Amino acid sequence: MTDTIFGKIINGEIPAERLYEDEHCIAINDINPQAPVHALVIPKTCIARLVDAQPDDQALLGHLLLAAGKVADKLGVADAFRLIINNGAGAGQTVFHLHLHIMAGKPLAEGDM
Ligand code: IU
Repeated sequence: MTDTIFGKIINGEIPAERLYEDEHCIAINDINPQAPVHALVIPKTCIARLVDAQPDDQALLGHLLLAAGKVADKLGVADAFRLIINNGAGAGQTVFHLHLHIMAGKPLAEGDM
């Protein structure tokens, strides 16, 4: 685990409602939603940025996509949602523990969000 805010949420040091949890990841609502539905899928293992993922992380990365689909379904947005990964500060990454943003609940056009 790491000392990012997400590491603290995963280890229970900081409370957060878990929308979903399995052996490898959790999902929580984003504290500062940018869309009516804005959840985060966070692996329990810390990879700082997507580009820091290694070949050994391949199964985990696939697992996160499958989990995101399950979370979207659970949130009732399986027919229209967007996944975003911000990689690096220049792309807006602020928490250096890989996470997928699930965004939905308003019409999504290319270039939105
Ligand atoms: P980013 O891709 O690193 O920019 O996303 C980090 C997200 O984590 C961002 O949308 C924040 O609103 C969100 N977040 C959160 O949900 N809870 C927190 O305690 C903190 C950030 I700090």
